Amino acid sequence: MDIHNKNILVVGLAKTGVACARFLALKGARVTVTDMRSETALAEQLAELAGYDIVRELERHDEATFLASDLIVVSPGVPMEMPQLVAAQRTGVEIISEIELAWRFINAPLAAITGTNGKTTTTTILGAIFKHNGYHTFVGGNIGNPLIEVAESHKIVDQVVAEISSFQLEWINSFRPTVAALLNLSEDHLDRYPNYKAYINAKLRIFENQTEEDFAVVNRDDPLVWQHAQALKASLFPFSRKVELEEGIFYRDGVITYRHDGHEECFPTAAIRLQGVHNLENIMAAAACALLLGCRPDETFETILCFESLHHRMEFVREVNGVCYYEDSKATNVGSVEKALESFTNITLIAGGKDKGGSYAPLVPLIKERVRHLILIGEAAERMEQELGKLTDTHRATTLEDAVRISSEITTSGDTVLMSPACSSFDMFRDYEERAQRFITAVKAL
Ligand code: UMA
Ligand code: ADP
Repeated sequence: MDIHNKNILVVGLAKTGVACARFLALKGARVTVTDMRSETALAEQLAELAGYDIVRELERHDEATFLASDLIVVSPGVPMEMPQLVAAQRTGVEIISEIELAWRFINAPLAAITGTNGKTTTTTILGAIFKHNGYHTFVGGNIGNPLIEVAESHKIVDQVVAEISSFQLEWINSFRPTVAALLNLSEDHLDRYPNYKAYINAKLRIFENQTEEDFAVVNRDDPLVWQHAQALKASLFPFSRKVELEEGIFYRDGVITYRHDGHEECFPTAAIRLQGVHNLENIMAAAACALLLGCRPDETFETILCFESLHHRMEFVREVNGVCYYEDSKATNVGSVEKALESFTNITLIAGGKDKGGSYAPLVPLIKERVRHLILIGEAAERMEQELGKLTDTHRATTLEDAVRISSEITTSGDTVLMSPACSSFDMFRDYEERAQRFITAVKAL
């Protein structure tokens, strides 16, 4: 891809924008960055670009700049319907996402992981497997470090593992993973998409440019995933906890079996540290990607055996007066909360935060069956109370600390307090990590 002397506009100046602008400037492009935030708000990002010859258009998006560009690179947080993008697209300006740009400069096999939940866990397991197999491995994408950094680094890379969100897939056109995994589908990000179908369609684009030489690792047990998998061009490689597969990877009676081209590998699961059936799915998906991309079975399974749960995903905090406190701050949608509720009984659930527009109805049976007390916080509290409040003893709390205090007063010894919000954190916290830390601090202070 020739970008020397091209006018390239980078839209959004957070992590992605900074990495793209730097990369493009070093490649000799004439780079402009634009962001709605002010110079003061962007001081940290601008400091990272000090010394680079880059034009800034801050606190505004000038349509003229969009129209005069040879190429526009869009950050994931920027919505597709932005009028300036729509105008540029209409006049034929090429618009791409950062992962599309990165893909054009990646010279190693690419394993890309998407799905509503489990992306970070699966991506991290897969990266660890590759490293244990001796590969120089880059792990990036939605997990936190932009994929373009792999092109920027000039290091030798044998394998690239990318966590991919629906936002990043919106502006791809040739992005083509050697192996792409779709872990599951449930409602999320309906504050960004007009409806659930639009969200699903964005996710499915991960397979769009694959051919039968590539693999699609798909959840055989998720009806929506399996339905959509039938139309894919890539070779299907399903994973299942429920059915035995001739080609694919499946779990039965304490053993994971991998079958590919008449070859079979078996891994007992009893000693695996990562708990929860959903993590069994993540493990199978990661193992499938690894083995399809040439990893050795022994090293693959050794990595899986040692892998511990990531922070803020159903993490045990402390026991106080016979009550166990768990924090699951990364559970930012209903699908992940379902898995958390399935893992415990007699629960005091602390939930709520920034509403993402989806339905809370899938939680109804589990709340009826397992939740003794429901404590609601944040902007979503009102709607959650309307949808779920009549099912169990329900309280409102003004802060997370208040919610922890109430939970300690009403939860009986032997029961579990679980913070699994079903919402994003941005109404009350910087991010899910800050929400987790505040919960941990409040629980430790009890
Ligand atoms: N902006 C404008 N105009 C607009 C909208 C936004 O100028 O109309 C600006 C904002 O002021 C901001 C920038 O554009 O400065 C947007 O940046 P960004 O939100 O894309 O932030 P990055 O730091 O680049 O982070 C992105 C991903 N963010 C989102 O998808 C929202 C990060 O995923 C990802 O880790 C990072 O790229 C590296 O690849 C975060 C995320 O929340 C963790 N992802 C969602 C999720 O996991 O649910 C999808
Ligand atoms: P993501 O990167 O897709 O947000 P994470 O691995 O960070 O996924 O996990 C986010 C939340 O989803 C946590 O609450 C976790 O317990 C839950 N989770 C992890 N894997 C799965 C899965 N396969 N299905 C449903 N929920 C999951």
